[in-house]
Amino acid sequence: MRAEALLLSMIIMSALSLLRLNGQNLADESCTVQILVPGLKGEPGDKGHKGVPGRPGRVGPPGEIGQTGLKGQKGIMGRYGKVGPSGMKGVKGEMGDPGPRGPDGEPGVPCECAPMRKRIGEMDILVAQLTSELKFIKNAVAGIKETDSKVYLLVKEEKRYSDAEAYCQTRGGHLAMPKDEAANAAIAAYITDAGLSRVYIGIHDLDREGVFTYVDRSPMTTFSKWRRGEPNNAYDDEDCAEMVSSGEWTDVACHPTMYFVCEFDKDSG
Ligand SMILES: [Ca+2]
Ligand SMILES: [Ca+2]
Repeated sequence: MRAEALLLSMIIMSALSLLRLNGQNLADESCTVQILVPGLKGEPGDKGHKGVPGRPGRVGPPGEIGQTGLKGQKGIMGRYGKVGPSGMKGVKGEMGDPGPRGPDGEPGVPCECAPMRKRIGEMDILVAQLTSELKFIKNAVAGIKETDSKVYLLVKEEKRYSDAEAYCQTRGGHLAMPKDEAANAAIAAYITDAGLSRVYIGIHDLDREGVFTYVDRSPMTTFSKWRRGEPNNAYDDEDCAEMVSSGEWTDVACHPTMYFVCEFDKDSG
């Protein structure tokens, strides 16, 4: 309070000095001094209006866990799940009983297979012929012997005399019919070169015992090459002839199978 009173007196002193310097405003200056002094305490004012709502308070601490509730009702069925992986194959069951006979079928169309079967049969024959021809050619390329007028072919297939002749005829020839020394030598060389000991040639006495002719029935006239003591018709069963590697002839039975030599005329094509 002393400091305030001192301050207040200093303010008054300053104001008085200002009044002395400016005496013309003396009356107004008196009112100014009165205002600066505190007045009496006034009457209490009227009650104010209700204030605006305050801001929300802070969040409180968590409450305690409540009691367990009652069990709810059963829910509806869920959706189907995904399809699972395939299982392993089971063991094969036993065969069932035969079923009842079915109804008769529609009448079939007339079979046209017969011509086809015939054609297939013909083709089978053709294949057999071609196979035989191929064998013949294989023999031919292995080497043939020839003279001025004949071609000789050694066939390395064991056949009876009659079958051998048929084989040669099928190809346009006969079993070899040596009618001179040159032809006989050519055939003999063939046998030797092949490492064989004997082959059928086209000589026989099938038509008349003891009278040998060539297989084409041509007579044996100026040339023959019988081995000493042959033909002897041994066992009364030797009506055909073979040539041995020396070129000599022997009468032999007709039914044994052996290799043979065919001859073909050069000018026959
Ligand atoms: Ca005989
Ligand atoms: Ca004999």
